[in-house]
Amino acid sequence: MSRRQFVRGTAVGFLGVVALPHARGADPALQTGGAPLIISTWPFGKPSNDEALKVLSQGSSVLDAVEQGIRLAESTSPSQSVGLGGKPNAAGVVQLDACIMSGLGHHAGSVAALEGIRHPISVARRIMEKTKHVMLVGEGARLFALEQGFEAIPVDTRELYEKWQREHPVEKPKPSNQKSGNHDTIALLVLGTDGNIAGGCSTSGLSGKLPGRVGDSPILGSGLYVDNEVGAAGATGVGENVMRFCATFRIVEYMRQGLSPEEACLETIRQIARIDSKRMSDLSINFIALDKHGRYGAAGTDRNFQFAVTTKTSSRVLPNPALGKLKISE
Ligand code: SD4
Repeated sequence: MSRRQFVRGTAVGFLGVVALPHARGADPALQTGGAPLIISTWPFGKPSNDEALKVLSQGSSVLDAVEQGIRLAESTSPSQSVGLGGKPNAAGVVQLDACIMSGLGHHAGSVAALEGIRHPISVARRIMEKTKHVMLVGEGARLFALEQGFEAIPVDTRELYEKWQREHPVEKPKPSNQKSGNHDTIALLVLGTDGNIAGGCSTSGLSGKLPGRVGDSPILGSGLYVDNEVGAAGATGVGENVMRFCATFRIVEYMRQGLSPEEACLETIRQIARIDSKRMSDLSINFIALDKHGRYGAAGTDRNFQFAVTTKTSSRVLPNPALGKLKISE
């Protein structure tokens, strides 16, 4: 058996796939964006995609595009669950999770339960580029960010925090038919014309979470995974139902085996639902993916899940393609 056959066989065995479904019903023409290509979760990802495209068109790297795109969402907190305008935990404190990953060299940085720092995505990048570590959490992450000069607000008094919130009003989210309605995360993936891929993820996590709870978003292979050889995937939804399954790692590995990005997202949802024996609609897991060929896709169990796709020539919000392809009940 050649090394290639062995590696392929091992990956298939690990993921428990017997037959590979090939992009059933997907329209490949619709799902090919070429490069540059930027995709992100939810309609509020579109301005971040546009920002990322602007950064790329100025000649900057895919990592710069990811960081700047996500910083926009962190500044404006359009969903009220990204950045300091996000959802507080059960103690009334906003604790932020974020990560960034570069397909080139497989480098990554991550922060979790970070308080009072305006741009967790940039702190994650600084950890990746300036330390020998991948992930910092809680007070250690905050001290690192302060020492590095990142914009911060005091977190020791509620009063000061509320004052900061008054001074940085965020737009109220539009009424949504999302069942739980208490979460939205930005995951943003970029394929550059140089063939490099990068991604990032940023969130305040589930509202009312226990203090110290960390979701999937800063966990590599869960909220985000990037591999230059294959592609990238990002997640939004109930982190506990993503991180128990290393969902974005699964999606990338499915793409490595030949599935289209959309089919890789669908197959991961089917697999999680099977293992967990839950109704699809109870999982609240939503994924986006792109591959190195410039193809993209998404799938989610939330009926109102949408994703934003931006190419050189268009920037659009697309509906959840899973609804007709998975049996999602009310
Ligand atoms: C979390 N996955 O903390 C995040 C929340 C989220 O849409 O994505 N909401 O579990």
